[in-house]
Amino acid sequence: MKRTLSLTGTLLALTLAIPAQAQFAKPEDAIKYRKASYTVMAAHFGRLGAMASGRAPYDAKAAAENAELVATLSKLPWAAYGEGTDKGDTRAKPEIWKESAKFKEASDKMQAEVVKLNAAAKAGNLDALKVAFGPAAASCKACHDNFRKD
Ligand code: ASC
Repeated sequence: MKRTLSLTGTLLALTLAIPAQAQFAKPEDAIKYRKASYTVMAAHFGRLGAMASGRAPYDAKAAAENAELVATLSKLPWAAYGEGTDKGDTRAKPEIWKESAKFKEASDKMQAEVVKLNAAAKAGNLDALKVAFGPAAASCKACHDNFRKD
């Protein structure tokens, strides 16, 4: 029993130590994963946008929940841009790999804006949400403009 537990622990430690890229069996799995993460993120970001723009009634609890999800989801896509994921069913531009420092900067910026958006949503007032939503949306758009094919 003890031995089994320690083996499980060792395997878990090994799994966590493997580079994120190696967690995808095939490049197309990574492409699917990152697209799925953007899709789910967009759904929750969109609900915040609806409230920020007045298209949906403001609901502080829903805003906090959606912003928390966006903040968590914003961490996911980046590990899925590994080798071989530049080709296939993707609109990712070659610049992602050719100008990787710039892409990293843009992805860091988006994550930072989303952290601020989450804090604003947790503050529980619509004005704070409105203030933080614009820069967060702009950070999404900046990446689309530079790194995504139309
Ligand atoms: C959204 C969404 C995006 C961003 C972007 C902002 O709601 O799905 O990708 O906002 O369009 O310009």
